[in-house]
Amino acid sequence: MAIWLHEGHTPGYSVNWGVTAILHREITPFQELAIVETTEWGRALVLDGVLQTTEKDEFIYHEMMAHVAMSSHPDPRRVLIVGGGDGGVLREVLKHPRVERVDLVEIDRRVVELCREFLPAIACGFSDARANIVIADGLQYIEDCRDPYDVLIVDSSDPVGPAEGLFGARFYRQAARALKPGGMMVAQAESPTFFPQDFTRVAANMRQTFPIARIYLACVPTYVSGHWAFAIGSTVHDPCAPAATAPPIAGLRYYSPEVHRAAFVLPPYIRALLAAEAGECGEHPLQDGP
Ligand code: AG3
Repeated sequence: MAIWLHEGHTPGYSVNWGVTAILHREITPFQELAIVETTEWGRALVLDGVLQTTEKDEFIYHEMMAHVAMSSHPDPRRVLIVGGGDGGVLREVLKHPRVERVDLVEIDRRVVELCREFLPAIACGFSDARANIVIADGLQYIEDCRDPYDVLIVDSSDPVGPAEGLFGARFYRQAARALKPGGMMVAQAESPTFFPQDFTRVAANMRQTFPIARIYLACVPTYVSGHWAFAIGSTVHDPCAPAATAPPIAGLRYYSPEVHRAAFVLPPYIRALLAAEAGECGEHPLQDGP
């Protein structure tokens, strides 16, 4: 024991993770990448000093990124994941029996290669015949996209560094074009308590892009504040409950149809954040509640 990984979040708040071994560390063309063995959370992927996923609680984030949209879309066959180079969202999406093809677009080849090597339980979906991995910039990929998708999932890091473009209005305009009629898009929307501006920015992008836009929440213990938001936009189907056609998925540990519905119930302070942001734009806030 005795190495401490210092994760700074705001000028007045940081988290220290006990680390027993640094399994790999390098500077890629895009970011500093480390894979560490933590004392309590299993192995973890760390990008630019921010913990992205741990073996112990990754299921929460990955199940909630994948199954809310996959279960509320009535017939999800073609799926695009932007980011998500650790493979966790991919693994979950592939559990849906209707899925025919998943394109995963990751900007940093080394994230995929090293997660396959050091985090095989998370990265197992990469060897599935339905998975197609593209190493490219997500923004460019989506601008060039000519073959639209049923579901688009944006599993990005924070809006500094390589993921910055994925938080911009331009990306959202292109994303809407890359969806089939009936399509849905979900994006991780940061911590409403620690990063309210990033959170409301994602919410605003979703609201300004889709006729139906909602926020849902999950408890991700290893992300700052533990209180994590997701934004979902939909062209036709309301994502606040599973579709009647949603197949039961065995073996999930956080997502369930009940959790799906409950995740859309927002505490008043989050509704107030959303209402204030929409009011500044002279618009109605997102739909809330189930
Ligand atoms: N994607 C979201 C990580 C955000 C963490 N941010 C933070 N703790 N400030 C992670 C990728 C997992 N597949």
